[in-house]
Amino acid sequence: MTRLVVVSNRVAPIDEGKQAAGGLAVAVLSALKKSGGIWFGWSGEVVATPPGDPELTEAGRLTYATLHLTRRDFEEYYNGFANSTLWPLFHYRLGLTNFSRRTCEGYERVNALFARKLAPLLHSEDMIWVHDYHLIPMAEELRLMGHGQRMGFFLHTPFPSPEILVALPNHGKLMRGLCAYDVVGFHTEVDLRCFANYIHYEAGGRIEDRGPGRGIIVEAYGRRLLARAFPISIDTDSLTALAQSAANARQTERLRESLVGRDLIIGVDRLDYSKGLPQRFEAFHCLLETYPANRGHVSFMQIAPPSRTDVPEYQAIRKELEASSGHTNGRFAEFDWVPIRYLNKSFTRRTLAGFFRVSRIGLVTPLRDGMNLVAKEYVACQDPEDPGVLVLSRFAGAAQELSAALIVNPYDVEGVAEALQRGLSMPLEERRERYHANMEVLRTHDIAKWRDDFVGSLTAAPYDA
Ligand code: GDG
Repeated sequence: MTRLVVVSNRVAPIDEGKQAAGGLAVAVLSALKKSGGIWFGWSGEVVATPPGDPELTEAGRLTYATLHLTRRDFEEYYNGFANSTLWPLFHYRLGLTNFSRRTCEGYERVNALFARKLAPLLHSEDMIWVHDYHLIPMAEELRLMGHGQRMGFFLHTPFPSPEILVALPNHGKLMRGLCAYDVVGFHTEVDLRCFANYIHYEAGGRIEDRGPGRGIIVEAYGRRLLARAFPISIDTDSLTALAQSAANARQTERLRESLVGRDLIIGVDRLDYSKGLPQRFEAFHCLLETYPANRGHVSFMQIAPPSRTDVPEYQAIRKELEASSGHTNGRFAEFDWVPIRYLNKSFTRRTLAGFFRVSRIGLVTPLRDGMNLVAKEYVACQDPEDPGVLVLSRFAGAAQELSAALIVNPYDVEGVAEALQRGLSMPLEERRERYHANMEVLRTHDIAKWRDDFVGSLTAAPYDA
């Protein structure tokens, strides 16, 4: 049977009981379990000397292969080109995009290193599935070494419009690398269109449309490949069951008691400038300012575990949010009510599921997001009898599927405040209708479908004429 080899910057915790694993980890694990295979990536450790062979850990039919990074590789590849160049650029934040030849070379060096270390583990019949912006050049590196296996790539971030992408000095080389795969997957049709535009207008390639939802065949840089939207999702049924079982868990009860009957608005995001947190805090401030009846009656809880803490832009946003929440709490707090509960830490999935269920509004307002799984998770965790309302940014990939949410423009702070007010006063009947419409999408488009669609498309490769 064909083995699946998954490559991602980080591998998920080997101990499956560790609940921090998000949607990607769940999906990849279930795909790997189905076919058996290898999960290859960075161990998360930074070491002084260049790494030797990958460390192998067997877990049933699955092998984890992990590699340490040197301090220099970590700085140039991870903090540098991946997180200070590609991440902001792919999220349309040219002002935050730093480019240097040094980090770019570091990125290429680590991709070549990953390919060299992975190569001895590969069999000729394997299918290789590479994830995310950190590792775009992997396939090209492997092909240069003579590997002819089927290779697929999935991008977890948005794919920017060509006008943004061409600001990257090495955009041509990067896109040539992307076309070394047999299948390239994006979250949405919008991302796919941006990619197609790049191929057509910048690369001078050819595009063949396969019809609605079936992707396009791309001919560029001397290669032929399938590019398609595969909207990632969640394990809907198991999350719904988890939320049900967490409904009366101790932490959920404690949260409910602390609210003493008040409504809760919840946000859960990695602390990242793409998530629109300053504008979100402002929108909540605006809600209290514009609709004073909410004062003393509604709280906003933002859970934001720190992320990429070595990158200066992430340190800056943390400071900004501390000041902003302090400002709102200083302005409105009463001795028995604090408007914003701002938590810079993470919780278990089960605790989060219980918190989502208790919250009247799920506030998900990224300025750009590939998909945004939190939006889907919030819906799946609701009580069908008394569901909350999802307020969702139009710039999250999820907005293309969850159209029964209250869709907002996060830059329009007053508009978001208005949507919050509408959500808080929405009649039960309407809340149920919207919930059922969104749940229908999540039941038919869950994580298993994402995995099967992608692996199925890769199995059908190559896409020769
Ligand atoms: C990237 C793309 C795309 C968050 N806080 C805690 C916690 N989480 C979990 C959430 C969710 C996951 O982390 C975050 O996923 P998102 O999709 O919301 O956002 P990114 O991390 O930016 O993910 C994104 C995704 O990749 C998948 O392709 O959707 O667009 O940016 O599952 O619940 N989990 C736990 N504790 C926390 O405190 N356990």
